Amino acid sequence: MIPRIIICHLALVCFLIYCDKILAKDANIEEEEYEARNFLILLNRQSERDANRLAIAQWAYASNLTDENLQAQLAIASEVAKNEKEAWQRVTQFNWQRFSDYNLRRQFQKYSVLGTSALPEEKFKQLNKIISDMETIYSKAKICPKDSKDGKECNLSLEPDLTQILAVSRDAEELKHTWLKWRDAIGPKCRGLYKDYVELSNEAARLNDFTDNSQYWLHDYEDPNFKTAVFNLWEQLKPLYLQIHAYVRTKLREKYGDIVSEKGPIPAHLLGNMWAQTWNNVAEFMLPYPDVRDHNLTAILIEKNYTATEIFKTSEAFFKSINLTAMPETFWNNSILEKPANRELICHASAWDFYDGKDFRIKQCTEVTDEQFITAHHEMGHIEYFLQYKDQPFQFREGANDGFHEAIGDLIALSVNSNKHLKKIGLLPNEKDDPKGVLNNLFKLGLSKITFLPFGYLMDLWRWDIFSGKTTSEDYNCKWWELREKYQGVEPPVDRSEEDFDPAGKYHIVADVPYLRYFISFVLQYQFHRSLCEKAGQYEPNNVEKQLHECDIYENTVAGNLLKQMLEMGSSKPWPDALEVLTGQRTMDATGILDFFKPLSKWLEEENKKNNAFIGWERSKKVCTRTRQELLENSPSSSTSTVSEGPSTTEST
Ligand code: X8Z
Ligand code: ZN
Repeated sequence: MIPRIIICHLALVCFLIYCDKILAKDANIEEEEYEARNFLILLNRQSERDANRLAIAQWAYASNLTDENLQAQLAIASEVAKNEKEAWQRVTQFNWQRFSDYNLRRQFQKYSVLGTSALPEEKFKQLNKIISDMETIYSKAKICPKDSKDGKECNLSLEPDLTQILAVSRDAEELKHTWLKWRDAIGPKCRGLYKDYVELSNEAARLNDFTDNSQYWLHDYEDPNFKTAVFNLWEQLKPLYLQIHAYVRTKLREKYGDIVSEKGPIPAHLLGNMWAQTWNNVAEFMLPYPDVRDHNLTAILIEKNYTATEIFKTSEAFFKSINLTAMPETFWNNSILEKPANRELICHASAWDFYDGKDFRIKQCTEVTDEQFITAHHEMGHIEYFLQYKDQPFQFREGANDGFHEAIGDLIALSVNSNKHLKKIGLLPNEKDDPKGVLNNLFKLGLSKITFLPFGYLMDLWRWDIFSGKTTSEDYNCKWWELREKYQGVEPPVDRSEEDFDPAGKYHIVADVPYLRYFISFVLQYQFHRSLCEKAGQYEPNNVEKQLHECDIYENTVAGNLLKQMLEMGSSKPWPDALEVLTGQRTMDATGILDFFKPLSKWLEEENKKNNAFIGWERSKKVCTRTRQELLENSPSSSTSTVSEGPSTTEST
């Protein structure tokens, strides 16, 4: 038998060895953290320099689409990717998961996901080239006007010509022509490229240990249940969408007759926008109170001789009034605020951070319209975010998530759009508000916000299923129309086939830009607005004098400082922390947008009842087939039958 004293002694020795090991380990990890901090200083410096070089090359190409600029951009992108790969290899050698310093751990965590730079060099180049090629096809596409006889006039581009036709023409044939030719000019050229793009993107995602590229796109939300959360938001918002959809269909039928059916999906070319993503341009002939004088912001801006620069100065004045930062001198010198006449460029509006803390730019082919006035605020919201987080370490110079980034300018535009604000800045005459006019205004805003929701959602539903392999390249186009019908309740003006590739007619699809961010933004911006308006003492749910849609936080520095506090955080903390700073809530909440539109929602429900309008939609009679030949063979019966690949979901309540 071993004496008790020896057992005790042994236990003590073991305990001391154990403690020693722990201490040694901690000493090791402390040393490693020290080393990691020094490594990070150098790495952040290199990342900033590379991000700056890359942004300069990308800007040069995006603002002048020459082959020389493309080659230069591709070369720099490859160099940067090589550096990133080397850095990543070193990052993975650290035990960063065990670091006690949260900030340090979070930066390493971000560096530990390499992205497309994980691809072998040749494949990385190939992927970049494919995306640039698709973007260039999109940006250079031109079509002929409806009745053109010779090819001379065939120089209509998306911005401004086609956007303008879709917005103002009420000639259904002209709209159909424009809608179709735009897609003909891009879709077939991009279809093959897109298939290769999907394969290479998935390969990159798998090299980063994701199952496919959809998982890679979702990882930044840092929530394994994010998809479900988004689905639940959509379910909450759907009833409001169905009401506006039913009302608009009734009005379009009055205007265009039988090409709009009583119970079917709405033809997508009649909604005032190339993608039927916002419907505000058709407001004019369907206002709730048509006899109440309605202001036309586009006409007012033109009458007051607003220029592109003045539009941006107006936007800047708002940000400054709430204690946010003025645009630096370089912004005004380097931005492109109007479409240049002498060269091709990517007109789709964008905001750029050059990662040197000084250079921030917008590129926008600004036209003097109400829509572009709002887009200017949207873009400046991005710049304001860049400015507020510019002193964060490199990896935290992002939005709390990409939906936050998209929401800031729109949040400001919610105030700007109120009658109260437009009067303050002299864009509306200083008359007393007519409640009917206020509802007209809310309806117009609903046509650009509520209508966007299903589009904002389905863009990535379509891509997620492609990346995961659930949708194969044989079904790209028909699946697209299935989702367009299911979620938006719209249909193409003519039958479609797999020889078309309609998704490519939308910028973000060809440019590899995820789209869920906009859906999230359209929920968050109202959540932010509600909180800031409460703080500003301008919103009380049961006070008709203090309704959410009439709130304007202009010059309110209490609201502005709170917003600033959130913006300054960048992505240094998970997004629920940032959301909490501004709203006290840690989850996305659809009641913000529902509260905002409550008066409209009530009006729409009553009006639809009065009109006995059908809520929802029956199946489309348009079909989607494998080939165009099949469409011809089946015609004319093709216009009354559906095929299995075609739109298949009935959405009615
Ligand atoms: O792409 C944009 C911005 C640039 S981030 C102009 N937006 C989406 C779109 O145009 O489709 C803003 C709202 C939706
Ligand atoms: Zn944006």
